[in-house]
Order: sequence, then C-alpha cells, then structure tokens
Amino acid sequence: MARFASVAEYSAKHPKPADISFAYGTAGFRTVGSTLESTVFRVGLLAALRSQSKQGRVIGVMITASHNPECDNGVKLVDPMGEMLQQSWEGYCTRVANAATSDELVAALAEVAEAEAIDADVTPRVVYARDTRPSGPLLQAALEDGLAALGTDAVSFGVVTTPQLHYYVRCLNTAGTAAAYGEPTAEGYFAKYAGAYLRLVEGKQHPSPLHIDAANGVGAPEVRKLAAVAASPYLQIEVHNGDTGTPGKLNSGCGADYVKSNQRAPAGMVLAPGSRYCSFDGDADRIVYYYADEHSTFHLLDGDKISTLIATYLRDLVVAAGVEGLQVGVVQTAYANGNSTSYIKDTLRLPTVFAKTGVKHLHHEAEQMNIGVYFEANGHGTALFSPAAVATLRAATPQTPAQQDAIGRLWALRDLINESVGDAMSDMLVVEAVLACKGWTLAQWDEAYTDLPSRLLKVIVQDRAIFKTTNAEQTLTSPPHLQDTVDALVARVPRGRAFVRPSGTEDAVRVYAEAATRADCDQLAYAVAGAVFDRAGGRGERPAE
Ligand code: G16
Repeated sequence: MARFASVAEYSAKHPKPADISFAYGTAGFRTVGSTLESTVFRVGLLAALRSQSKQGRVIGVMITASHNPECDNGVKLVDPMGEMLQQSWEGYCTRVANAATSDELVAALAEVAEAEAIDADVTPRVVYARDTRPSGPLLQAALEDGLAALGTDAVSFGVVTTPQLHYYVRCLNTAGTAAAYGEPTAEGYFAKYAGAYLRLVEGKQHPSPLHIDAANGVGAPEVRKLAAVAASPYLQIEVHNGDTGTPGKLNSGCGADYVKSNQRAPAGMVLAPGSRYCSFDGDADRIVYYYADEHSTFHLLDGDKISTLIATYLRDLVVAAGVEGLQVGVVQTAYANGNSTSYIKDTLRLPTVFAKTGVKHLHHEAEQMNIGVYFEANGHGTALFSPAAVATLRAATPQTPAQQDAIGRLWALRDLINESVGDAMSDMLVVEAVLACKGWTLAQWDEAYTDLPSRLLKVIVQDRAIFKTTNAEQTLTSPPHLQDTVDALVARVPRGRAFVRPSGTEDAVRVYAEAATRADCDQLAYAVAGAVFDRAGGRGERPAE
C-alpha cells in the first residue's frame, strides 16, 4: 500500500529481536530498555494510525517504565482526552510489535487500517515525551522514525512526567471548545494546578514544609518548578532523592513503589515525628504519604488512605453545598486494604466498586459514576467529575454563604485534580489542600481507620503467562488447582485474604495477603508465594520469611 511505502526502509533501522515477543500490558509495553527499539518505532506507526482513526486528533506517546528498575523502559499511547489507549487497540499493538519481517509489519498495519476504516488523507498529529532513563534518547529516536515514516505532524515535549504528557494531550484536543482543559504548555500546567491549590488554601494556616522523595526521577525538577510558580508560603517543599544525573539511582531504594512494597522510609530520608513525607515514583504518576510517630514507628498513608481522604472531603462539600443530584463513589482494586473498603461502605456510606489492576480499568469504572474517586493502593489515581455533575454544579444556586463556599471549593477541587490520569503532583496538592482546610496532621488523617496488616510479594517463575485470573483478578483459573491451595491457606487465618496475579509491567507474579495480625499475614503471604514457586517453576530463591 502506498501509505506504508516508507515503512520497510525505516523498519530496517530498527529490526525486531527474533527471540522476544512483546505484549501491550497493564501500562503499555514494558521490558528491558535495550530490547525495545523496534517496539517503540512501531508504536510511532500505531500512534499515527490512531490519530488518523480519530480524524487527526492529537495522540500522545510516553516513553517510560515508571516504577520499574532503571534498566527497563516502556512505551504507551495516550488517547485524545488524555486517557489510556482504548483497549480494543491493545491487540493491534501486540500484533504490530511482533511482526517478524518488514512485509509482515506492513501487512499488520494494513489490517489495522482496514479494520478501523482509516482515512489515509488525514494528517496524523502526535505529541511525545520521555522520562529520565538512559535508554530514553535512543528509543525516542526510534519513535521519531516511526512517526516520520507515516508523515506525522509530531511535537516533542522533552523530558516531563507521564501525567504532564496526558495533560498536554487533553489540552490540545479540547482547545477552543467548552471543555477546554488548559494551556498545553509547562507554564499552563503549573499555573492551572498551583492556582487552584492557592484558591483552596487561602486564609488557612501555612503548612510546614512537605518532604518529597522524588525517586531520583523526572518528578524532582518538575515539582521544584511547580513550587516556584506557586511562589507561596502555602507550598514549601524539600525535595529528596532528586538526583536524575547519576546512573543507577532511579527508583533504587526509593520512590512510591519501594515505600509501599517495603512499608518503610526510602533511602536518604530520616523521618522526624510531626513532619509530612511523600514519595513519587519514577515518572511521577503515583504518590504515597508517610510519617513517623513519637516512637519513630513508620506509618504509611497509601492510595487507599488518599482515596478515602479525597472522597470524604468531596462528600462533605456535596452535603454542605446543598445541591441535589451530586453523588460521590469510589473505585478500588483487589489490592485495597479490607479495612479501607469497610470504611468506605460502612462509615462513609459511599458506593464502591472493584476493577482490575491498571488505571485504565479504574478510570473506566469511575467514568460511570457522578463524581468518581479512583485509586490503586499503590498510590495511582485521581477523581473524575462527570458531565452530569458539572452541569448540576453549574446550575446550582446557593442559598447561603456556606453553600456558596462549598460550591466554590468543589469547582476549585475539580480544577486541582488532573482528570486525565493519576498525577503525583496534582494529587499531592489535593492532599495538601484537604489537610490545610481540615487543619489535620498526617496522624489525624491516619485515624480514620486502621489498615489490616498486608504484604505484597513478587515471585519469579519460568512463564508468568500460565497465570490466568477471574473475579477482578482475585481468583486463579490457571495453573489448575493452585486456587484451591490458596483458598485452603486463607481459611486457616482469621480475616485472611490472599490472591495471586501475573504482573503486567514486570516479569513476576504478584502475591497479596492480608490478615488480622502481622504474623498471620506474613505467614499467609509466604505460604502462598511458596506454593506459587513450587507449582509454577519458580526461579531464584524460594520466598521465605
Ligand atoms: C502501572 C500501572 C498501574 C499498576 C502498576 C502495577 O503503574 O499504571 O495501574 O498498578 O503498573 O501493575 P502490575 O501489577 O500489572 O505490574 P506504573 O506506575 O508503573 O505506571
């Protein structure tokens, strides 16, 4: 086909490794960075087709492996409203990434073009960015070849956080419409979120400095810029683990994933009782908070705690606004602590639903709600105001100054929340604003409910593809009978719960367990992990307490 005439020539520069097959997983393609050149090149081709299929609306491409080790990299596509790629296209991505020869590649592209009735005369428009990984520049060059091969009108946003790229895509596609989201520039991003934050906290007490562990990633320079734009005593920050220049430091012993998984402070940070701490991950799309009490005991405020804080504040504002027709709901995954779910249902009395792991699944569920708050326990999430909620707010006529204040705060919160995707910087400002408005310390926020002891383990196996799940990933259907073993182990433990699922971002199987006591929880987690190791060809050391 004429439209793919240049593909073979460009593709020859980026041959596919013969022995590797790639899959578009939880957050796009993700594996060892040095193996990804052909895949990223092909994602450039797919981004162009995706834009053409959307009549030339702007599509985003982000080169990042987020929380993964520095040697990994990845790439994902961002749809026109800044949301994750429509799932029906993931199969196309996997097929195109695995075409063995140039001829097969062109044939796979032609299939996509035909299946989606893509008009070749539409000029594709794509924006792209990358994080700080050493493999980023080479992969970016491959992406640029893919974009050039299909005559794409392409713009680079350089090295930015993943949520910033999502924001730019949404801004570009909504410019000049009633849904205009903001200026598609770095200045526009910082001004929007800093401005909304300052509206919410004005007149409250100035908070003490917030200590941020930036995972030695792109969040470090960006959050410093945010604080500079805010230029206010309401946003005093101290950035730790902000070294993006030394090889090997990204996400190493630090960052949101490390802190959540290990339930301990990151490297380089000694926690002073009474101070506030948070960790971003490598591309600043996740955040968790933590503090030390007067006995120097570490306490984690993870995505569940952030979700319940935001949902509570929204619920209270909805009540105070006296507006009929606004309803807050919460989306969680199986990783949500059992006590957080009970708290949302029984104390907050808010509807809650479960989705599969992956922001794309939670986002989709939250879109069905009037005001939907979604967070993964790992700190990845945001909140969405549906068009119906926005219309209700717009039509509201406050009867009292208190109602007017509550409605103003709901608008400010909506402006403060990055509705395109979970965003560590925007979420941080939301948490800081809610704490300032309530006059709470982290310990007071933590009082809402007590987490059940939980443990997250990784097991390396020969082939994680043999693990298949159902029931929002809480039940294994393969390997045969392994779920029976898990059920038997869970039944022995008071308030026990455990599940096993293959990671979509790492070459590992994840095991989650919780129970009434720390000892039972750990015993359950390691027993399940041991069963996975034994029954599925575990590699390396057998998991042991
Ligand atoms: C990505 C996804 C998250 C998911 C996480 C772990 O996070 O965006 O939704 O929870 O991977 O996924 P899995 O358990 O399948 O490996 P990030 O921050 O790495 O982009």
